[in-house]
Amino acid sequence: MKNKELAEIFDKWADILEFMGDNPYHIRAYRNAARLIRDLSEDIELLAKEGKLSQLPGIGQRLQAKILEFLRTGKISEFEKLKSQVPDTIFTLLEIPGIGPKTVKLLYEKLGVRSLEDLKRAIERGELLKLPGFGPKKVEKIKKGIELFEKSGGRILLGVAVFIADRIVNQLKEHSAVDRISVCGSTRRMKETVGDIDILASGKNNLEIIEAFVNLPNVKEVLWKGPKKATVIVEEGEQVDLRVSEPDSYGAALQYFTGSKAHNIHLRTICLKLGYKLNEYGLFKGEEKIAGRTEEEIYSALGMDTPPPEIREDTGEIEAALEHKLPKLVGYGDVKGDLHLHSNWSDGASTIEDYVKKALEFGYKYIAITDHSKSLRVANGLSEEDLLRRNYEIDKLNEKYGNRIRILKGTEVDILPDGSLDYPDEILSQLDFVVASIHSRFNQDNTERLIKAMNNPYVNAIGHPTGRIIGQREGYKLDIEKIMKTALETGTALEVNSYYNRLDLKDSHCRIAVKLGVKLVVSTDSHHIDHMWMIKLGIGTARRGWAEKKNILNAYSLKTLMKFVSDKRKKFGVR
Ligand code: DGT
Ligand code: CA
Ligand code: CA
Ligand code: ZN
Repeated sequence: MKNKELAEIFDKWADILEFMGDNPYHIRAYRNAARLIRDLSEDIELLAKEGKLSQLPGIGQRLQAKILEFLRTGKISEFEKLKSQVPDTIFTLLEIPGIGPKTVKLLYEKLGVRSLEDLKRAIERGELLKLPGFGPKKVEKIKKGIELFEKSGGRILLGVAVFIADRIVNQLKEHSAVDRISVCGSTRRMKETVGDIDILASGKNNLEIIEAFVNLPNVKEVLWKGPKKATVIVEEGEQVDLRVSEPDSYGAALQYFTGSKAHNIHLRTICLKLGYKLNEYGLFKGEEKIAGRTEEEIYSALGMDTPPPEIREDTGEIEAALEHKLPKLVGYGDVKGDLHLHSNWSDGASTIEDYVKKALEFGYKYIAITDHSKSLRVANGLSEEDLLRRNYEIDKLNEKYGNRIRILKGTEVDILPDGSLDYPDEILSQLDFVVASIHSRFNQDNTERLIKAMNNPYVNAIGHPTGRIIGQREGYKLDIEKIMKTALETGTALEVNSYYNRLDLKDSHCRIAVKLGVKLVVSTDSHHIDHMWMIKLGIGTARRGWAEKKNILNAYSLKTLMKFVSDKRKKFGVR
């Protein structure tokens, strides 16, 4: 699909126009087009072939012509011309969190800043403070942004890695030369960011497998091609390594290349104690190979159970595996419903019924529609009146779908600066499931604010509890232990927001929650049905936190979920 590439062009287009100071309507047209195309579930090329481009909202004739030109030639000449008029380093500057096109323009015109290095120098010399509208606070924010940008060091978000890796695995699985194929490395471990994507395959003909890989449609560049390994850059710009192994050492290779490095190093000391040698070809006793075909065979030969990849970080899993006390992690199919979805009643792009249909495909038993509350105007938050009208639509849909699925009336109610909520209790009490979240004042300690929200009898979960955006914004200050304790006492669940740039709570927080017995709720925060697949990112994160099925609120039946809600109300003496 060319959707993503095209969306990126339109986004860049908007950036350049903003940089050049074009009019806001013009800029918004490109931004909207980018967003629309990115969220589209259909292949844009297919839509074009069927002559359906004109049906896309906001895509006028001129944009249509540009899309067609791109599909025909891979380029848009007007864009190429425009791009050549601006220094291309501005795109790097734009990747720095907290820096938008307007700032870049100012930096460029007033200070001649063209690159990250220029910018750092200008900060050191105190030149930024001379710019209109720049105070110490703003400069501090930019410095923080640079720090975050450099810290991410080109690592990619797990969601992007999983998306690319799954696509490659699915394509190669179909190939006749491939018998076994698996993602490995940090992607298989579901780490929140990934350096490079690692894939392992085996089959009858190694050369054929390598050829199939480097010739995949989404491969942009082949960096290296050998008899057993190839490295490519895919169209998203990310690096993917493929290794092929002999079938009888596939398990050993899978174990080795899954890592983590720390897990493997610890495992090797256990091998040494037993007088064995372990490498990517197998487990050896002297010259004799005693295991290698599967991972289980290897771990079992070492007297261990097989730790799930997500917890192979040498943080106790090896000891637990030796004592046969590994946790039985929540499975990727265990979640029974998504409890954080935004419909087109607020700022979502899908209708409630779209969500219902998709949820049925996922095999869900329930979902909660959690539109934003009234104060969140940027997200088209619902007035109380609209919320009740939306609830009426949910009633109708529940009638229509009967016992196939239950649609819960929810909200993502804004937690106001003083910790009170954006709807009165009288409104909240008419809902089935309430998520409460912070969307403002990220620079302060928000512990008390969250605690106050959790003490509202109608709040069932705290959404994206720490507020971090991976690589862009660190979470606000929180006393996480205190938050967990309050969650436990009040009967409030903490969300594992699965949206690919959040993963909030993160893995280490999940582990604390699991230890304390705090319930987690794994939800996607989808704004379109095409975001719902991300649930697996949240489940992976919970698994990295050693979560079992019993720790996950939305792995329970609807009845138990509703009991969780009513128990809290009872505890607080309300209905
Ligand atoms: P990444 O790509 O930085 O997110 O992290 P990984 O874990 O995917 O690491 P990568 O791609 O460098 O290597 C893949 C796996 O190969 C790694 O998880 C474990 C294994 N590995 C790499 N280097 C070593 C090493 O020096 N010793 C051992 N025992 N294993 C290694
Ligand atoms: Ca890797
Ligand atoms: Ca690698
Ligand atoms: Zn949300």
